[in-house]
Amino acid sequence: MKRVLTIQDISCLGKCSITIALPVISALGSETVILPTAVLSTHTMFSNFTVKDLSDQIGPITEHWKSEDVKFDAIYTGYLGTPEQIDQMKVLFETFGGEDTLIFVDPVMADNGKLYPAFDMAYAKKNAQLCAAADIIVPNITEASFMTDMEYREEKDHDEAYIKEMLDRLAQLGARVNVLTGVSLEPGKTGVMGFDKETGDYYLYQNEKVNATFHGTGDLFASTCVGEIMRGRSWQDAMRIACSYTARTIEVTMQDPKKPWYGVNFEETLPDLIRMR
Ligand code: PXL
Repeated sequence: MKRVLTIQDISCLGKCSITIALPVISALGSETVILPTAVLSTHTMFSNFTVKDLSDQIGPITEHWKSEDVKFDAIYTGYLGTPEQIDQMKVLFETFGGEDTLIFVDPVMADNGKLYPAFDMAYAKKNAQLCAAADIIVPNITEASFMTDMEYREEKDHDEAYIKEMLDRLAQLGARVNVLTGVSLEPGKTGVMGFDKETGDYYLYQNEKVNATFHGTGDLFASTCVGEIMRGRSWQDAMRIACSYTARTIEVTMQDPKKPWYGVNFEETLPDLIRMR
């Protein structure tokens, strides 16, 4: 069985980060090891959330793993709290990375043209350094615009030249496979475009746009990609499945009159994911 380490916060209530990664990657058949970077009462879209930073636990936890000679098939980072934690991740990649370990970075920090409340431009630049140490990165257009110094454009203003230039600049950061999420190259459609800088291949996948946005969908997409790659799929197939699974989950969530405002009903669609081809 593959073993995946995921490093992100625990938002106790909110359906994001670890509370999505753990069930999704486990359901896709990999052992999922967690390293929580902080504990929050909720995600940061709620008011008055509490936060306990866990940076001081990263050293002792990883030291213990080293002494147990633990190896990972993939290391997947999501929402991290501080620039110092990004430095800690770079060390962790050196310690546990290697030929047989996929480093998958989702540089979670922004959406819809804006940084999340906890972050600033210095953090964005640090995230660009983390992306440099990865094999695969999956920023959204907002995150990529901050890391590449390109203007942010809304979906209606995307065109192929804009997306390809952004992918090219991301590739210059250093990762082999660069995937942009929230790409719209046709009206009424949304999806992803990826670029493998070793082969020079681009991959575009678009599905019908569901007119709603929910928190946690980026984490659902990224966790699905990691789980699918661990199941032996190519990065292109993993992106396609993750995109259509995320869209399907948004659709199902919209049909629930009692849906929570803060996240999607991925629990309802997990059985479908396991069977997706
Ligand atoms: O879904 C990304 C995410 C993860 N963790 C925390 C967040 C967010 C997005 O807002 O606030 C704490």
